Order: sequence, then structure tokens, then C-alpha cells
Amino acid sequence: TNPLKRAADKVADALQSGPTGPEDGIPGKPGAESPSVAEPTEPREPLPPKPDQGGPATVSPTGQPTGADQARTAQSGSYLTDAQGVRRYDTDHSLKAGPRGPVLLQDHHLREKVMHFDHERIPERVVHARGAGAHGVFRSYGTAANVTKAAFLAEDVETPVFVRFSTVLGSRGSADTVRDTRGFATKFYTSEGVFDLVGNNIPVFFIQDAIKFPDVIHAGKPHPDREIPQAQSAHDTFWDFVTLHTEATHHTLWNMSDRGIPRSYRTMEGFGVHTFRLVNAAGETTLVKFHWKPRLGVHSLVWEEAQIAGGVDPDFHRRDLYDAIEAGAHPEWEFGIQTFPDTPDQTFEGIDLLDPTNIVPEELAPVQPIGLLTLNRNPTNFFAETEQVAFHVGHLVPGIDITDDPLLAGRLFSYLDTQITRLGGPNFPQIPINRPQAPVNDMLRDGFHQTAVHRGVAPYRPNSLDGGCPFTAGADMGAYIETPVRVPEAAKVREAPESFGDHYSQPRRFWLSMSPVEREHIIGAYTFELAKCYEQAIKERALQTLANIDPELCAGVAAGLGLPAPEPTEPLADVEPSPALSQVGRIWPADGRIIGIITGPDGDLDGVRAVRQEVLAGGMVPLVVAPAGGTLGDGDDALTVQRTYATARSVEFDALLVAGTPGVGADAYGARDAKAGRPTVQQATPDPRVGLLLAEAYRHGKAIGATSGGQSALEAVGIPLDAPGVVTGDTASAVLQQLTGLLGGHRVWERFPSAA
Ligand code: HDE
Repeated sequence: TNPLKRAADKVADALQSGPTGPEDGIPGKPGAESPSVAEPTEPREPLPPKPDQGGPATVSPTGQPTGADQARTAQSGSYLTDAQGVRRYDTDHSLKAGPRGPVLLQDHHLREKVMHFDHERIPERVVHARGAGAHGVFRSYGTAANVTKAAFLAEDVETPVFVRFSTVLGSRGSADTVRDTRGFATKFYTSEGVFDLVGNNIPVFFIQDAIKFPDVIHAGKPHPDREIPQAQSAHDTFWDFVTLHTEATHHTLWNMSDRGIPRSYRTMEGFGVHTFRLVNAAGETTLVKFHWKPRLGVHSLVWEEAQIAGGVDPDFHRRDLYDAIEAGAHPEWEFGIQTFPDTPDQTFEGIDLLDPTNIVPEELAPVQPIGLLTLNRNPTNFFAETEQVAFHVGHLVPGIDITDDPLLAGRLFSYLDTQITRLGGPNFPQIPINRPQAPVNDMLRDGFHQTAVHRGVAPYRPNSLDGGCPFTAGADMGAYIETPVRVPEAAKVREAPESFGDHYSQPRRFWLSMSPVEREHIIGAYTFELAKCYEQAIKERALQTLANIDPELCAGVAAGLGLPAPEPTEPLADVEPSPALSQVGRIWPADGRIIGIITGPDGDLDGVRAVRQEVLAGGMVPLVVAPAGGTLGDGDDALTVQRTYATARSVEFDALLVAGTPGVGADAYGARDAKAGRPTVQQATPDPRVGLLLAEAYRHGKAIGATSGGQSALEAVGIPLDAPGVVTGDTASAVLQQLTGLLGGHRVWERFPSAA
């Protein structure tokens, strides 16, 4: 009765019954009157999906999954086996000629185990090696349905996704909080096949043509002789490149801004960077730029925090993403598009849409929300999912097409090519995390790591042996049809268009859009990075590019380097600021923010208990910080200590609340001395580590609160109780209310010198 099953049976019958006549509808086989090269048959029923492409779909006699099912479950059965499923009685001792004798070569288990281990590492990604991923769901609002026929963008469609965030320059084991661009790559498993949006948290790119990508990455990666520095742009070759290729000025400026050191993956914007072309059901096209807008707002670290985190918690962003998802604080981004008419010149308000060093200010083309992304599940296995996921800008679905951006063209080659080395052959789409969730019926066969057991004999078409399938679909059956865009009639050249020559007006707009604090941070970042360069000529050339952006920027950096500020070599561009580019001055939800509650055995434990519940009720995360681990108080009401004075560091918290007089740490300063029989050092109040926690939080513009008992701790480290963003109250709850209000602004910006 099931039409799919009936059709499948017919195909199976046709395959088994051997040569048949034309009455079977398979002309071209023996017996047919006029062999034809046209499509030999018409699908009479909806075509059956090919049998599972993942491997033999069989179940073992014991009912254990094998083949594709086993690939999904990986482990089954209760007993240790080798890779062939043979149970092993011991995996801790090699097979020897007697307990003290030589190890025997015939020990298959030893050799299999060590052989597999020897090959556990695969090459890391040549860029974006360091990353973290998560599963989620994308729900479309349907607001893009007038400009694209993509099925997953129709109203209320839910599509599973996998997202991988990354840094660009560092190795797999490098720190998360380095100054760098972040990758933001999303795999949508749509009903029409996989769509990958392989974007960044910065909307522009260093170069305008993919042919320079190897060069810019060679310049950014560690020096080839000493292999230092790791995951840093603060070195000569990077600055040499970006000052000689001035098209890099805009991206570099974004890197030197707070965007280069995000607070969390959860507080990053994402951008598709290139201009894409959407196609609707009527065949009309619209040019678009894709945006991800984080619900928590765009929020960054301050530089000192980034450096501290690099040491005390190199996994800062990875941990943050994982913990937030585990805690149920599911990060969300709204997906949006800026739309532009698809005119022959492909410019908008004078901005060349094919130049990936350009943005279009949101004030000129507002970002229209088209759906919501929620990350709600952590990977089960980092290697299987986050490491093996393979994105590709060429993974497109009907309704989404490319433009002639020359940077995009090279990427369309690179992402497929790189997987062959990284994932060991052309069959990486069969790895579970990469499998489409739409039926796959390709004619690709064999190759390294082929896990599918393909049936049939004719992986070509047309054919007259495998029931004629696979059939080709037309546009009305959901086929991907390239937009028949006109190709300009022109001579073959290796050249960029003249409009790609403006390298300073967009950086100037970015600079003019920044608040004083953000400008101060940018000047600090350039000064730090250039001061790390050895070559004087590179520093001078960098100052020249800065002079062409803005004299204040150039003078600030020149002063820090102890060099004269040059005059601009081009007239300064007359551009309007784009307020949407600034991170300061808006109010965001406090969800998922982390509140450190500092207390001790003598603290107000009832107050702490109550305030913990209020923090949780407000969608935030409370972390109780006390002198030693374990619990505070007794019985059922005992409070679990989540951070000790030894393990807490300011970077982890968005706000601190001192509830009662902090206690004195038991390990480094007291118990150890006492244990060793040494006289205990006279304790300062508060514990020096609490002092450091408070002083850093204050310096980094974080909200700080204290109950009456805790105020002395603030005063002891010189924090004025009437300073901006410092709040007090009788109870912890009263303090929390004020802290939550302050969190909306992300930081207490007034505390930074430029705001004074
Ligand atoms: Fe990539 N890029 N890229 N890139 N890129 C890779 O693909 C490349 C560019 C981006 O989490 C590689 O599978 C070229 C822009 C992300 O797995 C490689 C050019 C943007 C990721 C590659 C660019 C990106 C990559 C390395 C210049 C933002 C990580 C491993 C034309 C729009 C994806 C891999 C993940 C990864 C090539 C420029 C984003 C080598 C040739 C522009 C987020 O194929």
C-alpha cells in the first residue's frame, strides 16, 4: 500500500529479472526496438529513496546494530571487544613468553590497539583549527519567502543545524581569547539538502581576491624559522602584509577593535561577508548580505581580561558555550538579511557589493530578521562532530546563489579540496555529522573510507540497467538551478576593478562610529601589536595607513610607539558614522550572565541562599565563591561552594556580589603553614585573592555590589563605594536588583579613563 515501497519493489524486481523487453518500460535493454540516449524511462511512482547510503543495514543475530546503525551508536554490547567484535579478556598486558619474557609479535590485540592510537590525530584545519561546536535548531519566520524559494526559509519551518565557532590563526590547542577574527560556520540540514553559511564575526575580509589567501595566512601564522608567535597577529610578518596590501586596513581595524576579543561566542555577531543572490519562486533575484544578531548583544572582553583568561583558562570560550548549553541558557541569534536590488553594476548607494572589504551600513539597509537560531545540545564526541564537520561555501540549496565576488570564487574550490587532506579522501560527506538529512542519490562511488554499500550496476545516466535511475529533477521538482546571470563581455585579465581601490573610506566610517572607550581600546591594541614588531619600517608604514584613516588614531598610536605621526597621503574620506557599529550604549538582557557571590563561613548564608535562587530565576548563573571547597553551613540547607579563592578569577564573572565579610583562604595562606608547623602569617583582610578579584573586576568595568558586611572588603582594596557601577544594600537581594540593572549595559563604561 505504501507507494514508496511499491516503487522500491518494482525496481528490485526489474533488477532481479534480468534482460527484459520494451513492455517493461526499459527501452535500450536487449529486446528494445530503438535504443535511445534520451531518458530511458519516466518515473511512474515517486522514486524510492536508495537503500541507506550509510552502510549495510543489517542487524546481527544477537540484535546488535551493525553497519550504518553501528556507526551512529559506535559502542554496543557490555563486553570489551577488539575492532572485529571479538571479546578480549585483558587489555592491560601484552602477550609475553612468560611474565618476564619478551613480548610476542603475534599479539594482534597489542598491535591493533597501538596501530589505531598511532593514527588518532588527523591534520588540523589549515586555518580555523581551534574551535567549538554545538547542535541546535533554526526556526524560520517566513519573512524572506518573498525573496527566496529556499524551503527552510518558508514560514515556521524548523531545520536542525550544527554550528562551529573558531579562531583563525592558532593551532588546535591554542587559547580561545587571543586577538583574532572568529569563524561562525553554520550547517543547515534542510529538507532540500545541506546549506552551509561559512561566516565570520567580522563582516569584511583582509583581501579582495582568493588568490592572496595563502599569502595573508602565511603572514599571519607563526614565523617559519622559529614557529612563534602562536595564535597572534602581533608580529612582523602579519603587519608587513597588511600594510603592504592596504585593502586589509578595514579588517585589521575591526581586529584591533573590541570585536577581536569577544566575551563569549554567545555575544558575537556573525556575517556571511560576501554578497549572495537570493532567487524566489518567480525567478526574481535579490542581492543580500547575511547577518547573525546575538540575543545577548555584542559584548567583548577588555584586553587585560583576554590575556588573563589565556593563562588561567585557555578554554574560556569553549567552556562558556558548553556550560551555558548544559545550564539550559541556550544561546540564540536572530538571522537577518540586508537586501539590495540586483542591478547590473551590483553596487548600493555607491558601495561595491562585490568587494568583500565593504560593509553596507545598517542605517542605509536595515537588517531584516528572517529566523531564529537556538543552540540547545552539546556534541557527544568532540572529534566525531566538531572536528570532523566539513563546511563548504558551495553547499547551497535552491533559492540561494552566489555572486561574482572573487574572494568567494576561490573559496568555492578551497573548502572541498582541503577536506581531502584533512578527512582523508572524498567520502567525508558520509561522516555522520556531515550527512544530509535529505535523501542522497548521487553517482559518486568508491574512494578512501567508502562506508556505503551501493547497490545497482550503473552509476551513470542515462542508463538502462538500474531502472533508469537516478532521474533528474526540474526546477518544479526542487532542482538547484544556477541563475542565468549575464557574464560581461570582456577581455581575460588579472586585474581588480577600479572601485576595489578605495581602502580608507570604510575604515574611517568604522573609526568615526566608535565611542570614546572603544577608540581608546583600538589605540591600545594597535600600540601593543606594533610595539611587538621589530622592523621600524613596518611600524612607520602602519602609522601611514592609520593617518589615512584618522589623525587622532594615528597620533594616539604614534605616541605609544614613540614615533612621529605622519600626515595623510590621501584626503580623509567624508563619511557618516554608522551608530550600529558601536557596542556601547544599548541595553541587553542579563540572561546567562555569571554572578560571583563571594562569601565565607561567617557570611550571610541565608542571604546567599536566597540570592542564588533569585539569580537563577532571573536566567543568570550564580557561582558561590568561598575560602575553601565543600559546603557552607549544615544539613539540608548547606550551600555548595563552586569556586574557591584559589580557583576563582575575575574573568569568569560578569558581576561580583560580596555577601558578608569574606573569609580567609584555607590553603595557600593558612592551613598549609599550620600543617607544616610554621607560625601562620598574620592575615590581611580581605584575603589577597579576594582583593585581586575585586580590583580586577573594578578595573575591567564590571558591576560590583556589597551587603553592609561586605563593604569593608571593597574599601580595603580602594574601591570607592560611590564609584560608578558600585552598589550597596542591606541584603544580598537588594544588591542583586541593582547589579542586574547594571548588567544590561554589559560594562560600567564610565570607569574607563576616556570616559572620565
Ligand atoms: Fe575560510 N577556509 N577561506 N574564510 N573559513 C577554511 O576550510 C578559505 C574566508 C571560514 O569551522 C578552510 O574546512 C579561502 C572568509 C570559517 O570548519 C579552508 C579563503 C570567511 C572556517 C578555507 C577563505 C571564511 C574556514 C580550512 C579566501 C568568512 C572554519 C578548513 C578566499 C566569510 C570552518 C576548512 C569550520 C575554513 C579557505 C576566506 C570563514 C582552507 C581560500 C572570507 C568560519 O578551506
